[in-house]
Amino acid sequence: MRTDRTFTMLKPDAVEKGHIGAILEKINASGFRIVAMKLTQMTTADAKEFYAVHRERPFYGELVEYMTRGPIVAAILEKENAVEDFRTLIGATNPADAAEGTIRKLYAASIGENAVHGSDSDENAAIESAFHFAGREMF
Ligand code: IDP
Ligand code: MG
Repeated sequence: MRTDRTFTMLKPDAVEKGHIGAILEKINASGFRIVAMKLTQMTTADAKEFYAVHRERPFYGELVEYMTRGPIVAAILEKENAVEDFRTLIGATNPADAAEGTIRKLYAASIGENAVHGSDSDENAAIESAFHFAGREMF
């Protein structure tokens, strides 16, 4: 299993607010190489499946609404220790708890609308990448 790739989404709130460029700049400056990237919009069925692990949580419905309300930027990123380093770069789920300088501290509004997704394991990075991209879209 590869340990050098992670999957990210710049979520609808980040796209709506015009933060795509600033967030990608930070990702590049932090040493990640873009392996795959596209502007896309998840259907309700897509979001339900992507976040199926949270289906029993009280915020599941709200999360699916949020993630489907507009386009996202989906991307696969490569760097040594990608999963862990990207989680460090984005910061805590709740921006109120996120470290200074992290993407969520800079661009997220709330624990629900938190600007960016980052895979939590190598296994999920592979699953999430395959959910959004065909092999021929990865470079
Ligand atoms: P993560 O994105 O930092 O891995 P998870 O716990 O996996 O956080 O939750 C997935 C997403 O669900 C979060 O990024 C956020 O958008 C949303 N979420 C998590 N906890 C809450 C909550 O308490 N209220 C509303 N939305 C939440
Ligand atoms: Mg998570």
